[in-house]
Amino acid sequence: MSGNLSQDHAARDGLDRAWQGDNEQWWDWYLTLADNTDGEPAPLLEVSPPAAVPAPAAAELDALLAEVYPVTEAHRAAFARDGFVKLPAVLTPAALGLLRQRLVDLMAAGGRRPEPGRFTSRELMWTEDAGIAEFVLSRRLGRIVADLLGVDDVRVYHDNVLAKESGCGRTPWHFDDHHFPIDSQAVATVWLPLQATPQEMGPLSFARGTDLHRLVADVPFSTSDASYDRAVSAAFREAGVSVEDGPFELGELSVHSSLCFHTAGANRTTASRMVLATTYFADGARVVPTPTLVSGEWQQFLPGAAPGEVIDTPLNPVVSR
Ligand SMILES: O=C(O)CCC(=O)C(=O)O
Repeated sequence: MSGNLSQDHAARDGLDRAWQGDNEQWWDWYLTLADNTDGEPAPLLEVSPPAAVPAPAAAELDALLAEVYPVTEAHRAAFARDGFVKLPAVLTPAALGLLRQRLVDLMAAGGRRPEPGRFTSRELMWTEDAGIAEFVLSRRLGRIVADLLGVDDVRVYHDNVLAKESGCGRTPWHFDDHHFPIDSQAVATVWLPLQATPQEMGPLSFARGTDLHRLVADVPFSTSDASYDRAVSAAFREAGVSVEDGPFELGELSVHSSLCFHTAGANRTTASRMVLATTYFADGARVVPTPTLVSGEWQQFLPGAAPGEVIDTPLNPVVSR
């Protein structure tokens, strides 16, 4: 399958215009589209932030990030069937501790302080911090995605720190094909939690299947309320769609295709849910003819790439070799 499905939806649903704000404002807006009316919120579970661990030696980290993770036939089959897969023990606690600290420092340097109830994010951190670039551009992560997509090579679209602070509500149901201005369905996101993530903290949850967008194709997308999220939830419940919403162990990550419907619960713990989410796409893909409102500040991620062109900018290097 090739192409990007968002174009028809965009014209129909009024998304056919550029996003005017920055990406932080984009997330603030986007989370207002989630339904949080399902009963009284649970009391916050006391969770301590992860304990500091000694940083790995540079040579040890280099070796880990260069080493190919053993993606198996079963992983590939699950990804093709379900649209996502969860992989255990991809990174060590020491490597994750170092990455988390670098992200916290970079966010603080950029003036972003954790505020209870908010969703704090920042992109393109790899361009500012060589230590973060080591992870985002690593063969370990890039090769996992290339092997799951069944392509020779992938390029990076962007990194994203997603800090769902204590008390922040749900992330609405969506699939990313709507979001990325990339004219290909060989696109996937690595969602890498930077702490063990129990269910109460809002781990990413996935609906099994890659064609569920057909089931909800007629649900109108609302840019101003939670009606889309509610209707998708109801449609999945009615159709008996199977949902994976389990916790993540430390070191575990998920990879989801741009066709996979996903959501995340509220963070009902006292700790921040920090994640590095990085999107990769098959080498050779083009920019869609007309990027939309849900693509956010896409020109920042594909600088100088015009609609219809093959993507090959300095911010989109091949990372899988
Ligand atoms: O972390 C979240 O709550 C949402 C992340 C997401 O939708 C994604 O990485 O595609």
